Amino acid sequence: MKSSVVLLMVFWLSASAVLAPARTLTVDSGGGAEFQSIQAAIDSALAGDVVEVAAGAYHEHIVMKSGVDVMGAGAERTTIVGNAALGFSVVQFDDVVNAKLSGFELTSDAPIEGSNLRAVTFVGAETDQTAVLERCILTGTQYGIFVWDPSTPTITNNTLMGAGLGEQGIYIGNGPTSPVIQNNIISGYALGIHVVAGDIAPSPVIVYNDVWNNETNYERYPDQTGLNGNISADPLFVDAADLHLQGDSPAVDAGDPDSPPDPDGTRTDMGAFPYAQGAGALPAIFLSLKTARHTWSLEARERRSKCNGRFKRRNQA
Ligand SMILES: [Ca+2]
Repeated sequence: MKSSVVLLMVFWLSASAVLAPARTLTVDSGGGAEFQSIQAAIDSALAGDVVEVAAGAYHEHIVMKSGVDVMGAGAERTTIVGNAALGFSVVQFDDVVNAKLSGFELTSDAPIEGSNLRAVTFVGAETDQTAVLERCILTGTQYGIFVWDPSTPTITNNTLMGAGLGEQGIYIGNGPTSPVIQNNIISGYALGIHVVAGDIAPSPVIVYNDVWNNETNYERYPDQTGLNGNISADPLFVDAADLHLQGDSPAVDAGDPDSPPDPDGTRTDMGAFPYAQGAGALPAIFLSLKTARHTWSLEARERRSKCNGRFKRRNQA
């Protein structure tokens, strides 16, 4: 009798291990969640689990795990603040598959120049297109994304802002490296996309990006402007500190038409933040003032329960 009960217990335990449902592990640096650090949640996660990170600043470096998505509350709300003292990359995908990092700002609290710090590194033969970086803002690090031999990740709908201090937006190392680089805005670096053709040339898929205002947009690679949906034009951010798009941005509705549509139902925009169009969405022109030389207009829109606007000046025809 006793042995049959033990046998039943063993069967039940192994069955529940196999059938364990995917969990959502919550992280909040301010407390009130299961974990206070993102890495602690990742370390506890099993394949299929999702780590959900509340708004706030997280001073740590992240090592991703296969099968575990890590979701921020949006790139304007959840920030991972790296520092070269913590290692060479704020986020690392190393032999990682089926894992997505989405909805974060990735930055640093250390001086950019000389830090040698990367925001994201992909490496490892296992790292394929199911290793995904999406809807993130990368700024304040000397290098944006390193794709090392061998790895073939997907980099989609991110905004990389070098702000004139960054060295490289995306570095694609010696092959075999064939990242998919899609729907991103890459601006303000010495080199926008740098492809290093070593003994095995990389074969990146570069489609529907705005690579603009880097000292060199494409280094050691043919200029992709005008090819495969890629453009090179001022994305018209709201301002240097707010990387949302304005309504007349050339990045609006300019992403890959085969990508999932934006929340407003329109074709996907380039960059991390889609611009909301439609009846309920501003901009609305509140004020228009004509002088002898110029027309001034105040355009405003609702965002995060606030109405933000800016003046625009147009020369008289
Ligand atoms: Ca759109």
